[in-house]
Amino acid sequence: MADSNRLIFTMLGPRGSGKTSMLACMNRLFEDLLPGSFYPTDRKTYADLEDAYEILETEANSSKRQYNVKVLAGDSEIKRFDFTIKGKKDSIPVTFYDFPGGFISRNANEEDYNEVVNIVKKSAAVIVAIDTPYIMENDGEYIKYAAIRDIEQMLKKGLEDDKQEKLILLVPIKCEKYTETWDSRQALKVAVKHAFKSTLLMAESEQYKGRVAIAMLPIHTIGSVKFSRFNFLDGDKIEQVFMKKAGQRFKPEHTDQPLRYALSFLLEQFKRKREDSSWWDQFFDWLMNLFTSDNLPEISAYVRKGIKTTDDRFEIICGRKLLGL
Ligand SMILES: Nc1nc2c(ncn2[C@@H]2O[C@H](COP(=O)(O)OP(=O)(O)OP(=O)(O)O)[C@@H](O)[C@H]2O)c(=O)[nH]1
Ligand SMILES: [Mg+2]
Repeated sequence: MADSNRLIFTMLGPRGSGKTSMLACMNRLFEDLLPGSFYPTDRKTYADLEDAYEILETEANSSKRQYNVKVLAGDSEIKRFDFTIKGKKDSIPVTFYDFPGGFISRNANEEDYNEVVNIVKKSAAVIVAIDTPYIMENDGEYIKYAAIRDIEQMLKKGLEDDKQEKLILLVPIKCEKYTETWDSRQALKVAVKHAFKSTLLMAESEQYKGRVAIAMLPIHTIGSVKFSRFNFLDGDKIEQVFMKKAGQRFKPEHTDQPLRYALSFLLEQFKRKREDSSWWDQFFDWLMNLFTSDNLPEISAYVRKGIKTTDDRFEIICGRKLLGL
């Protein structure tokens, strides 16, 4: 299969929002979600994500009461994580792109910025890491640090002139404090929808209606910590301080949900094979060959069985049909 038919996913979010951490947690889950079919293409990719996971775990389980939010490995270049999903007859090359958050900012170098635009354009699913404390604390007083306008601008450019279906997953990270009670979970949902109002309006517009699915999936990549306060530094900089929850150890939670939603979306597109001749067409023919009609329902059922749609923290905002749910 030509590399142009590679299945592409993109992590999107500002610096330090938790993209690499989320990917590191998801990396642990591929084997479970695609039993016997998941193969990391290069060991280095796999090892890098394993290292990132171990850093999270070590920091979370250390005896310090305070949890310091540090950017993992100080990412400064676009990274791609390549995997293969092996089926009965053929295999799917899959790539997750992970950007340094600075590449989507207004001050980014033009070349870096345009590269991100192109990758978002060719991605089937965009997984947005939302830096939740900036949206939630002090009624959104610090929301500018969550760089929502930059994310929305990138999503808009990535969807322009594009006929293919797309999945956008809004994933609040560092949200332990805001998912504890039913009330706080509702407040989180309202705040995220308010922050991404333009994107939601765009998805409902004539131009995109029916081909953009958006879901909100708050996840815990650490789980055992809780936002405590901001530290205000020189030059308008700000730092987040988290405290460990007494007696709790590293506990990623719901990190399988973005993956399950993304796979469910792909399987649904496959099932409803579209008329327009986007790259999907070739992809579907090829996927048909990979997952014979015998084992496709089995894979779909497996992926969907674990999807949480009734849990009050998750919400399919639009395009439920595209997800096959
Ligand atoms: N409390 C809490 N902290 C988290 C969570 N996920 C990530 N972090 C912390 O957030 C910091 C930044 O995470 P990264 O994954 O490096 O962020 P990034 O988006 O990849 O950053 P860049 O690569 O610089 O754009 C790390 O210190 C993580 O420990 C979470 O679910 N809860
Ligand atoms: Mg990163």
